[in-house]
Amino acid sequence: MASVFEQTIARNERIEPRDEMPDAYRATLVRQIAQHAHSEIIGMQPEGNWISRAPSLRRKLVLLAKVQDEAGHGLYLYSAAETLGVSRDELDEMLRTGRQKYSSIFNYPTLTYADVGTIGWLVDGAAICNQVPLCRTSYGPYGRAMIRICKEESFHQRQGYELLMTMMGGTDAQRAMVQESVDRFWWPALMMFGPPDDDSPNTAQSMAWGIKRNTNDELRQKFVDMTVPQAKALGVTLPDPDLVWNEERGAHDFGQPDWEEFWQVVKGNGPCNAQRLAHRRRAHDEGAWVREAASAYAARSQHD
Ligand code: FAQ
Repeated sequence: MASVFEQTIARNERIEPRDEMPDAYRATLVRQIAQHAHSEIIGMQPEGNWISRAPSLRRKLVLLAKVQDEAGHGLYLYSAAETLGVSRDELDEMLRTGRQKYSSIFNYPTLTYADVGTIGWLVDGAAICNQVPLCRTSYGPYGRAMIRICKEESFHQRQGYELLMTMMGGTDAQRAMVQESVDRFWWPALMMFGPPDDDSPNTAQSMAWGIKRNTNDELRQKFVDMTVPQAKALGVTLPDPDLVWNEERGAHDFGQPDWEEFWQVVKGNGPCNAQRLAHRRRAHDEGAWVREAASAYAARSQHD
């Protein structure tokens, strides 16, 4: 007879923290939610690089608000993971020691200010594509966290697009800066969806459990189809000679990212992996006094 867990999944209902669940379901969720949370935390670094150099007060305020949202997303996600029985300290340590991953995309540098716009447009665009279906994931706390995160991500995507639109209406040098940035970020953005389905060890089981609602390739396709008309409206070229509308499929055909590069970045050998982790560890060490003060305050408040 099917277990209560299996029946709940079959009815497409939610699993909640106190429900019985297979160990492997719990472990998969901890892995995915933690990786997602770490991505938000490390994801603050590439854009944070431009806060002090934003070209106007308005751009600085918008960028500050976006980066703060990312910290908030990390915290909602750590809270969702904690409902599965891991502590925030354990998760944070796994990030700092490299035992848990974060998204490959944040291991690429932000070389020009246009990268702030491109990250909003392409990276947040890819994040939305991947995360909207996760609002319907089978684990309750994760799905509920995703609803708020997706709302904020859509603001992030629009601020990036608006920034690029403004630059495209500027000088030739600004337009060239946007194109160069899109050329660098296009393929890494496609890699965010994970390896092709045939090389994705987790997809089949995660789909069967309703953790993932679409495969990596399905979402990558959706992202390409969504982005092509936006690129046209913006006036930039996507750097893929194989990108063409396929009438029969009702979708775009497109080239493959360099999957060897993807695995190298995932293994820790990308352009900025060492720098990102070193920065995170330094921030952790320098924040020790804040954690100590907060703990001392909490302990004292309990006695009062
Ligand atoms: N980077 O079997 P699959 C954001 C790993 S948030 C690094 O296909 P799965 C917001 C994977 O973990 C971006 N590693 O795995 C923002 C697995 O590792 P294992 C983060 C990757 O889990 C915007 C192995 O490869 N979003 O951007 C990547 O079924 C702007 C095999 O892969 C999420 O985390 C990768 N790209 O599918 C912030 C969304 N892809 O088993 C700041 C939630 C795969 O060795 C600025 N996560 N791997 O431990 C997911 O939807 C899934 O976990 C996937 C991967 C689709 C990422």
